[in-house]
Amino acid sequence: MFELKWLWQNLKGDRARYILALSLSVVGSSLTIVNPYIGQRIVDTFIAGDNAMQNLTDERGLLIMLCLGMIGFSLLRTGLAYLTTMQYERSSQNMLYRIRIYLYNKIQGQDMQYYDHNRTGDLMTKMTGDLDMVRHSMAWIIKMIIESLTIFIAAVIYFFTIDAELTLWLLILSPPIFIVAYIFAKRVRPMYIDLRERLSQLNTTTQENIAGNRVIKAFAREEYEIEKFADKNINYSKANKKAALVWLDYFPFLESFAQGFNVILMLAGGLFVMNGRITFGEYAAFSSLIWAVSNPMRNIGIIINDIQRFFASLSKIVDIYYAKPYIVNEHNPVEKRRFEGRIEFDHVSFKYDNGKVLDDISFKIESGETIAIMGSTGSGKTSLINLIPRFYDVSEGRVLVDGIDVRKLELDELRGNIGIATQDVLLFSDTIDGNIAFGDPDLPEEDTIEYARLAAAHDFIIKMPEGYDTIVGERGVGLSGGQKQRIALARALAVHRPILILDDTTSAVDLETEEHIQKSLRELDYPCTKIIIAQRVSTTAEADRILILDNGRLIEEGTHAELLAKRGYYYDVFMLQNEGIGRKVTTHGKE
Ligand code: TTP
Ligand code: MG
Repeated sequence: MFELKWLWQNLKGDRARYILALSLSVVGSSLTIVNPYIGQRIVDTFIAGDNAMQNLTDERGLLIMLCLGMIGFSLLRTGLAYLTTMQYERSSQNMLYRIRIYLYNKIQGQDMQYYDHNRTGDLMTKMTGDLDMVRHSMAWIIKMIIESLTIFIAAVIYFFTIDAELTLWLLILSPPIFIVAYIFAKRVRPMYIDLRERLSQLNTTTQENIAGNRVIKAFAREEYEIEKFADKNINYSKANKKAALVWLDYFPFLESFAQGFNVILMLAGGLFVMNGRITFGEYAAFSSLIWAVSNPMRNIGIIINDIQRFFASLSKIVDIYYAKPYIVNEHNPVEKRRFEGRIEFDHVSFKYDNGKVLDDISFKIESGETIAIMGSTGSGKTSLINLIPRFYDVSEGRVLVDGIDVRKLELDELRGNIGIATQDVLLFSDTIDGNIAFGDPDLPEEDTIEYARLAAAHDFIIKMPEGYDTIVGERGVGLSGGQKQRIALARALAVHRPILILDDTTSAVDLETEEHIQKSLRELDYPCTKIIIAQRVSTTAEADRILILDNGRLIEEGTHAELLAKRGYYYDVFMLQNEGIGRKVTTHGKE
């Protein structure tokens, strides 16, 4: 019920329209009893009544009126049905539109942790299939329920006015039908929840296969992946069939009960007519409206199925709706300052769900300094820099920027002061120009070119078919790993931020290009604190200071010369890279 309340809230702006649709549904379906009533009048007056022949000649006018009335009401009902459907469609589409925007914003506003825990395929299912199911339910299933119910009630009331006893005889079938329907609903509900889960798995597999297509091809694992997909597909299909077939267990009972209405009507109604308790016309009215009582009973299974699907989807959407990110922008109206770019880690520890990755790390970076971070793979370098823009929050200690705990800063302001080139380079399906200017869409063209030059990307860009207008990413021309890194670097430089973080950004470029990039970084035309994660001594050597991480701990800190003199981890790496003599690098720099 909480979910329905939620839907009601989201109908805001279209509530009046939706209530109008519901009311029109009620009015339109109540009118269903008018024609059988007119039919009853015609039969009793002109066909089967005592003075039928007499009336046929005397009251021709009335007969024509009644016939015209029938036609008129049929047209009216059609017109109403048209209007009703329009109102349902409009209000539910408007609601869907609003919820979609809200959910999209909500997903955008989530922190990294949310994405660690939610599969893309699942989120996509929620944003598409689930939302559509909810809209479909609002427009069609609720309409069907309301209309069936109204027709049922109207018919029963009408029946009562004709003959209460006969009506009660008919209604004797309702309680067993409701009991069967209730048992069915209880049994089928978990099946639809399961079905929904399998659909999400199917979508996740599809999405991963498409995204990871290159890797699959590289390992010639197509067949395995096709099998994996087929597996999920079969699972989903089986669950679908299972849920649909459950209905068949109950169908014979419900159908028999529904047929029972006709039988009772024939037996009891026939007797009543013979006894003169009801007229022929009244019997005809019963007979022409008996479907209004038996059909809802027949459809109860379909309705229950759809309602279960509706709730399974609705609860998934409500999940997104109420998901709260831990790391949020308070949106206090602050004036966006330009930071000096001082950074401090004060006894910082950090853990993901599965264990500690940073342990009691403390260091300070002054404004304008260039710091290199080195360490074996998995030592926590990326995790460490992720704490500065608050992609994650520390578990213990503090990260300070310009002397202020990042948790006390506005996210927009903090991130607006950081230019970052992440380790996994992601370019958008856009032009190269659009990708470089991603952080600043107003970037003049000459600046785009300038930053591409600094990132050693200009030369290869102009050789591309359409230069800066070449589309890259999913649909466009492919780029090499080093080329992507350089565009990502240009993108990070182009935003002019006082803090620049480069996570392994030159790992895939050749030494000559790297040298060019280093020179550019030294000569940047704006003041900037730089944190550069790198594996090559050629990159780290020129930094003001080098931090060495090992297994989440800061084990060495100093200049190139100091660390060489220390003869620890850094010295070993240096020897390995410069002399190639194969000194073994151990975690603590000892052989
Ligand atoms: P990273 O911080 O990613 O290690 P790194 O950047 O030093 O490694 P590389 O040189 O290969 O880029 O990971 C540190 C540990 O944290 C590692 O054991 C994996 C774990 N980890 C998670 O559990 N979840 C995450 O999202 C990330 C990024 C890392
Ligand atoms: Mg990393």
